[in-house]
Amino acid sequence: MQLDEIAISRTIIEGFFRKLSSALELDVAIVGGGPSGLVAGYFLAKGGAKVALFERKLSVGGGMWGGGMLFNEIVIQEDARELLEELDVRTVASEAPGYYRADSVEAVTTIASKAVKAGMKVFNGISIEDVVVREDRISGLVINWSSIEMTGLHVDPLSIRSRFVIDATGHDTEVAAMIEKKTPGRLLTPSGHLEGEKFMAPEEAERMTVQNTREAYPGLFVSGMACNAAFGGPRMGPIFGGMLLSGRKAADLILQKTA
Ligand code: 48F
Repeated sequence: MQLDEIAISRTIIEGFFRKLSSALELDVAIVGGGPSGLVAGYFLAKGGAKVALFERKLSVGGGMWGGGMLFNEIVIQEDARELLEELDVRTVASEAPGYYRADSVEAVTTIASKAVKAGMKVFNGISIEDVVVREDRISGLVINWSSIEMTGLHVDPLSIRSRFVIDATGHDTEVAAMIEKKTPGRLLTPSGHLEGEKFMAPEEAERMTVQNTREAYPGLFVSGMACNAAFGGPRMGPIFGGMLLSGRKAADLILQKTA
């Protein structure tokens, strides 16, 4: 068969626009493809929700690829090991009792693959630049190519609608920050504002990440590091159990509401 460049282009365009059109109205839109966003997406898709994840970078995985200081191993504690094994990621017991490690590349690729195969659509290279709010509830996202964002070209975005949104953007808690910027003091945090991330304290941070996984604005849930940035809590460094458990909790909370 003679390969034809136009047939190649047509195949890509048809496939992508079918995928994008199907994501214009969602049950759940996840912003950020780090560990918590990927795990949330897996459990939401498995639970029957129509879910898509938008990631600014070309690759999903966020801060998981680099382990700690680019040593590409992640550490998890006992209560998250079962979850990682359920996701088909192999863990190895450390010499330090109660600590386990996993290869960070295996973790990213396996969790992402499980989520996509469960039905989550991924849009990489797309950034959320704003939110749609109707009657004091988040109802969608304003999206644009990351390359437009990076070049600063003046190009208007497009919008998608979603019943729920997860802010899984990590330390910068970007979605909640967009709401705070336009309507200061309306977040469901103790002060109504972003409480902010505190100094490194792994034990407390891991516990609080899961505890802080909740609705931060009507329709908007936070997961992963964004939880402590929104509700106030320390950072934990390269231990990932809290991220994974937070992703699962965000999915469970939303599935309860959509059931
Ligand atoms: O930071 P990130 O990995 O999020 P996470 O799930 O995990 C945090 C850990 O990696 C680590 C840690 C715990 O051990 O402290 O930092 O909370 O991934 C966040 C992803 O969101 C993307 C960003 O590129 C990254 O891949 N992102 C951030 N803002 C936007 C976005 C945006 N506005 N639009 C699209 N993607």
